Amino acid sequence: FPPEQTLALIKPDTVEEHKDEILKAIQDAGFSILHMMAVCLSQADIEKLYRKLQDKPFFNQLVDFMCSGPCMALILSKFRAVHEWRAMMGPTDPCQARETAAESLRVHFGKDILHNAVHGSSSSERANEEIHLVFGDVCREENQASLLHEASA
Ligand code: YYY
Ligand code: MG
Repeated sequence: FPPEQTLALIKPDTVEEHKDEILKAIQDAGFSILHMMAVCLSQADIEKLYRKLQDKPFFNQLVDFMCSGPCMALILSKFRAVHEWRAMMGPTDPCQARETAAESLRVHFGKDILHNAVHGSSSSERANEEIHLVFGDVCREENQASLLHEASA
């Protein structure tokens, strides 16, 4: 089965306290972490990440929150990674989700619908776009480094 990639973000208010627990859960669930970095996303990047929501009343709050400090960004790889990571995150609203029995990262670590601990891409196409948005420069630098390495070998 070919692995798929998805973008995961641990949101700014959750990184400091719960990063290690969430990373352990990701590894225990059988994801490979291809890349991981702490990153302060720019307002422009956040607006692109959530461009479909730009007309929503909570959009400005969402952008401010996501820019309020560094996120931990990860490229996860697994068979059906997009679906598997969304299943692990749980529903968007942790408060509503707490009324059902299902355990999830958002139920466990989320505070409310805005401060819901983690992000995951919604489709494989979006995953590729979001990975490029967040890791584009890093991956370009890596490709350059490997080209330089090949050239000098
Ligand atoms: O993909 P997911 O994060 O589960 O939900 P989206 O509908 O894409 O919304 C993105 C983001 O926006 C959500 O994680 C929190 C915030 N949000 C909000 O603050 N209030 C809402 N009613 C809906 C979403
Ligand atoms: Mg979404």
